[in-house]
Amino acid sequence: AKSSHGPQEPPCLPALPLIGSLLSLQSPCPPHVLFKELQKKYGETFLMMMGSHRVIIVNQHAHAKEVLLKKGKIFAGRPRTVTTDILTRDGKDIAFGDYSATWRFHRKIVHGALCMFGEGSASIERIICAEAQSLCCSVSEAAAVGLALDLAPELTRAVTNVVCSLCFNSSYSRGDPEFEGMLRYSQGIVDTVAKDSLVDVFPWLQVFPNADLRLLKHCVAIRDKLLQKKYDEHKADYSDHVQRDLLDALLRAKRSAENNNTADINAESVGLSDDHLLMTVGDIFGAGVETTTTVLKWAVAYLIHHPDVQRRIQHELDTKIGADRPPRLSDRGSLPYLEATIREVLRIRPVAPLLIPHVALSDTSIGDFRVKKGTRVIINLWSLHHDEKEWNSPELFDPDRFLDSEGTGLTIPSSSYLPFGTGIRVCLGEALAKMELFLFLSWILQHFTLSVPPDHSLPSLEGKFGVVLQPTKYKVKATPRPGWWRAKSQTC
Ligand code: HEM
Ligand code: PLO
Repeated sequence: AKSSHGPQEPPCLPALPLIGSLLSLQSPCPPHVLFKELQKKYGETFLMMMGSHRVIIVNQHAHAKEVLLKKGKIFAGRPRTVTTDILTRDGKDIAFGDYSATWRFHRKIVHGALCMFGEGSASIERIICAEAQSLCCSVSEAAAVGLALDLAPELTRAVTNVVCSLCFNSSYSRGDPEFEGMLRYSQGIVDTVAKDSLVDVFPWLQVFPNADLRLLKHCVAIRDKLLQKKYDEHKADYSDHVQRDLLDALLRAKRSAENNNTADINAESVGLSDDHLLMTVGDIFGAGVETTTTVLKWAVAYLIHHPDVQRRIQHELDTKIGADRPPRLSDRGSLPYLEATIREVLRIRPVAPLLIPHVALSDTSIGDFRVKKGTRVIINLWSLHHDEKEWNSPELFDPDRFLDSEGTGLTIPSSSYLPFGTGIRVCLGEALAKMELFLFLSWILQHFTLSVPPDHSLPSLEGKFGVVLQPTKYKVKATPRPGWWRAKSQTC
């Protein structure tokens, strides 16, 4: 008899006992590219075995939306893995934590705290613009000496300071040793966490010496010390009357749960332990830094490859804003080509090409396929964003695809586009990230033209796969634009 949850499981990659489908996954390509290739042979939605875990790969938008949106609650689980357990003290955070009352509670607190700084109030805009200004000053100093410069450290510092203000009400100046340390440990974590490594297929491999795990543990220890320091400082001068930042919002929730101890809610049982609070800020801080910085690096790399796109954005900036004042958030509506360019960057090089794995919390289905409880589901956003049936020449960088036929209004030409995911696990930082991308890019392009330095080659557009898809290092030449001196005399 046909089961109500679909008659059969999706086509499965060849699987051996113990190792599962590992042999079919040996490839020089990164996983998102390999999974896109494999759909030619197995269909858009297929099953594979990672050791003893069933993993379904989804390469197409209708199935992706069924998982994330229509059945979002059923697929809201997260797998426990060796590396994310090290990073998050066994899933006590939002991004890698399983679906639970604690998870819902923490999402709500963070959401509330981000809204407090939100688009409505002016303060988040002020914070970002102050960082954009300091970024432009640093770049102009380097540009004056005519150096080929690596923009990455300055972009990272600007983005870090925004999220540092939000989380801890603090910021870093150039050359701060704590900031330099943060850069190093964060890269170490990005390089080692959640890259479906062998320890997650064979957890017993942890007992053997493993360079990746050692690096991860070392970096996590440094991160935890930094978080603990911020936490202790906040606890020491916490007041119920002022809420300076996210950490204060979390502490307030903890205090109020502790005062309500008479009811059966207490701080431990709703997940407001010190560990949970630390892991939640750790998530927002980590996500806040690594994602936005990565998109800015991709955007600059593509602008260098496409000087025509850069010129069109600058023309838009010159006609809509001019050189007498810097861009602000309220200009977003009048700069559609810049917005279209940001959308195209997020399409062609998605930050999280496989999102974060989801888990089916009960027996269910995807399309006509049966899905057993506990199955992991990986949404291959790379396939959605490069689907030839949905996008013309998907490998072509073309912001115009996000503009209407008059070239003045924004559109989303295909529903195969989910840079921030969707549904109950949708990115918590989408609004913040979009504000930052708009302001940082508009400030930079108002003041400078970016190009390849003499004797350098164009940036690679290939990308290094990990928990985020990062571009490889490259240098740029930043040429101050005419008229910039007027703004400069007022700012630097
Ligand atoms: C989750 C994209 C910036 C916080 C995610 C997911 C994606 C994503 C694809 C996974 C959704 C899923 O698993 O279904 C992006 C992109 C960003 C960005 C493209 C920048 C352009 C940020 C920022 C923050 C943030 C700035 C913090 C303020 C989070 C958190 C989650 C998440 C906490 C986990 C949500 C959950 O599992 O419930 N993001 N993100 N993200 N993002 Fe972002
Ligand atoms: C980045 C390195 C930090 O040191 C720790 C960290 C915390 C949250 C992670 C983030 C890292 C990478 C990007 C992630 C984010 C949570 C949501 C976000 C995975 C590992 C995305 C894009 O899904």
